[in-house]
Amino acid sequence: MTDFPPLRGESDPTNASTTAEFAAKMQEARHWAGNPSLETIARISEGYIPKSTAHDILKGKRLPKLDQLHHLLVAFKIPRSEWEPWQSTWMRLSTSQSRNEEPPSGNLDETRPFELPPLHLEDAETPIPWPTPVDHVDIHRKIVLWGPPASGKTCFLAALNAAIAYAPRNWTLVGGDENSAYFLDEATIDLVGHCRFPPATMIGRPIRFHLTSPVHISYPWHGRRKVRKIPLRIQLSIFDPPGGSFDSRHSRQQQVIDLLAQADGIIYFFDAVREAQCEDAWDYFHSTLSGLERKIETEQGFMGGRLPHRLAVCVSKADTAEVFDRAIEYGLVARSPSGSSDLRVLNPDALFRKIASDTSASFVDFSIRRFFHASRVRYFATSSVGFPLQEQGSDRRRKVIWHDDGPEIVGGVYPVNVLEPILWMN
Ligand SMILES: Nc1nc2c(ncn2[C@@H]2O[C@H](COP(=O)(O)OP(=O)(O)O)[C@@H](O)[C@H]2O)c(=O)[nH]1
Ligand SMILES: [Mg+2]
Repeated sequence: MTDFPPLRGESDPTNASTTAEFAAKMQEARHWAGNPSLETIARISEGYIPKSTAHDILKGKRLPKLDQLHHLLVAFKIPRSEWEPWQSTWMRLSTSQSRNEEPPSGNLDETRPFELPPLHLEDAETPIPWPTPVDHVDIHRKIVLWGPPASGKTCFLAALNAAIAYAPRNWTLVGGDENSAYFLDEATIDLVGHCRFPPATMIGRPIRFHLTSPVHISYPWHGRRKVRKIPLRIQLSIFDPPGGSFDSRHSRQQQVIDLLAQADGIIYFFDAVREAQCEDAWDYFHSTLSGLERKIETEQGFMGGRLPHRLAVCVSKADTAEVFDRAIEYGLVARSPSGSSDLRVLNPDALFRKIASDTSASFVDFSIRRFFHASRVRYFATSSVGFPLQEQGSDRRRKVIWHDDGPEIVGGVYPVNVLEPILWMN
């Protein structure tokens, strides 16, 4: 005899307008799940919700964090298909709460040292406003690549040299130390020379690059602004940890969290191909994000209620059917204004949201909006190899074709949105 599913009552949280009302809805859900004790909740959540925290949350003294809410929903036997109203209500409550926490001035940049505006590639000639006259600029940036295994992180780095070659601004890229120069040379030979993806390598150390270009700056001078051409050098340390280390079961997760805490910028890789098969983007995101939040909160303090990092969200492998065809389907692909065959994705944040919407990455989307400043997050549709040419016959409309002996990159390597996220970090 099969059991009837438990009655769940009317525990719809949608109308909750305070933390206490939300807690009351959770209590109802708990009731319909057979009233699991605080010990049981702590055990099911694998320590994410200690007894005292569960007590405070269910009494309405505090709002759970997003991952704690998920553990509670599991403890209360609410199927994942019914999580949406809980998450959107949580989102609404937590956003209004953090808004109330923000300092009244609210102006991010006033509280920070002077920052370079993003170095847009397309307006290479526009002078960069600078507070004082200088004869050169040296910037140091630490960037961490974050994404599940095989989401395209290392290929992204391998494509940097090719991306530089097609950039309108005259950049040069050199390795900052012997290992990094070797990586750059080998990866470029593989990708551009042989049209093949570099082998999956474990790179324990950061890759150091120097990106250099002449730029125009404009600075105040006796009541006017003066323009001067100077060399700009961006010294990058880029950490490319193995994807597995973003998972809570990995012994090196704490090291990765420490790296993220020290970073100026994060490039997050959303791999729609993997997500369609494994649905695990959230697994490689949430516990690392919780660890990062804890560390920043206790050691540096949040900035206006959120993390201080710049976050570039790259929808990676944008040339694949899983991304490219969906972008076409949503009307988000256009030719460049020059009328050339160059294609671009018009609205990468909409593309990310649409592809993520019915997968575990929808939680990633929620968390990004909740924990990072909107003005510090930007979305990119990225391909390390470039978009396929639409004119090609249907069987050739793929940029990468898989054979028994591995993938073949068709028609040369023209990376899309590889340099852009890095420059936007500055
Ligand atoms: N079609 C396509 N495949 C890619 C791209 N980047 C990576 N891949 C594939 O994904 C595999 C794993 O990429 P890799 O960069 O090593 O992933 P990582 O583990 O995140 O560093 C590669 O061997 C390629 O087969 C891309 O831009 N387009
Ligand atoms: Mg890798």
